[in-house]
Amino acid sequence: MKLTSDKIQELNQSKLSSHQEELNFLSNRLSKEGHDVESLIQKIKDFQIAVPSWALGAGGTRFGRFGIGGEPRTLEEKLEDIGLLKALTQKTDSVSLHIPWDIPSDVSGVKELATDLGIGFDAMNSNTFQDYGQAETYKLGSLGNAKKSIRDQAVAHNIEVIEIGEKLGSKGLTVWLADGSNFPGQSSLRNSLQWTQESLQAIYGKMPGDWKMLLEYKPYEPNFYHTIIPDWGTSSLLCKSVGDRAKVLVDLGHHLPNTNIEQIVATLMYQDMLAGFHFNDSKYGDDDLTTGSIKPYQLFLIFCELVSGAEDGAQAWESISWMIDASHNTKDPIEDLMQALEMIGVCFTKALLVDRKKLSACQIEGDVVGAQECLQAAFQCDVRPLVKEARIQNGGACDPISVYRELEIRKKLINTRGADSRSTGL
Ligand code: PSV
Ligand code: MN
Ligand code: MN
Repeated sequence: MKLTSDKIQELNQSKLSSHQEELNFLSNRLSKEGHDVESLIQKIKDFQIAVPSWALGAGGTRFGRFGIGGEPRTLEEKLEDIGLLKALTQKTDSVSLHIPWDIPSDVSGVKELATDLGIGFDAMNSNTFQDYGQAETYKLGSLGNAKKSIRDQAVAHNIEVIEIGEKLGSKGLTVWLADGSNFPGQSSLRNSLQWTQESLQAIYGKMPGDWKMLLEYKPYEPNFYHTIIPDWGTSSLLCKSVGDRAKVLVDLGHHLPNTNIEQIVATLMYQDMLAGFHFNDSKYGDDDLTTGSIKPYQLFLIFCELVSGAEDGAQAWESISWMIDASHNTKDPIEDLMQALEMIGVCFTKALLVDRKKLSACQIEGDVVGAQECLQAAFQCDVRPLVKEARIQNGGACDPISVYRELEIRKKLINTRGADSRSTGL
């Protein structure tokens, strides 16, 4: 199903006057504080986040999976769902595909549909953590496997993913490796790192000159003794040995509890080594919960580093890729993604409000309380009217979730796709 912009405008009508009141109140306050409200709104409008093709169906845990009904059955239906998200939120304009889950059977048809929906193709994801009929098993690893024939097979798969991405107009390859070991002695810690490096070099050599490689790290799971790329340092080391266009991808869920992720972001930007983000939230590990649902202050602090790193010229904002990487076990994925996109917009906007001059004066003077107050002043400000205004100006809905519910979109998807339709993904 497709949502027309006329329908959205029609549903917005009854909500516009109270929105305008709230916006005026906030804009007056921010203007008095010296902010350029127009330019803030423009920045929010421009900030777009990719959605992964695997986030549109119900995820599961190893204890089970509960379908939500109306899940997209094909790549085309996944694009349609992202089209709905785009129409409602105007906060996403691209999809990140996962091969082999999303091998397009009709490349030009898929491209045409995406163009029609205003959706581009973000980084491509390879998959060497599952077996899907290839000659040799990835049970004991892929790019870092002790067996050369398996490493070669995994390299060839990544090259095939690049080729598919080129046809679609993607400009990046995201590599996440499950490689590691479950027990001491199972694999050579040093050799497996070297093999991984050699495999990545071989893949990088086949990447078009205008592509980037986004290398993800993760401390544990599915391997529980050692993971070959467990942290940002190892990812960065591998990227540097591979080439300039290989950079580190930060997935918020890929850290041990209480890790200072904003510091990792600052360090990576300091070296122009931040490839991008996978947004989600977590209480314990790679929980893949809705972005901003557990630690919104952390998300704000991360955005403070991103905004200041870009403003200070450490790394260009445009060089960073943005994506959601979450899983939905109990919520309707489309509603969950709308909540995530809203929280990302909100925390980004709050970070734009930080009085950075005052903050750095406090830092120089050693005014710890003053510095904290600077951050709190921005974090505590309710910026939702600005985020809403940016969405409305872009043609989106005043309140995306209410429109989604009012139009009974999930019910309609269930009617066309079935109550037990199953989406490919994790
Ligand atoms: C597994 O942890 C993971 O969430 C990685 O973050 C990848 O980006 C994603 O799955 C899909 O491969
Ligand atoms: Mn990820
Ligand atoms: Mn993950």
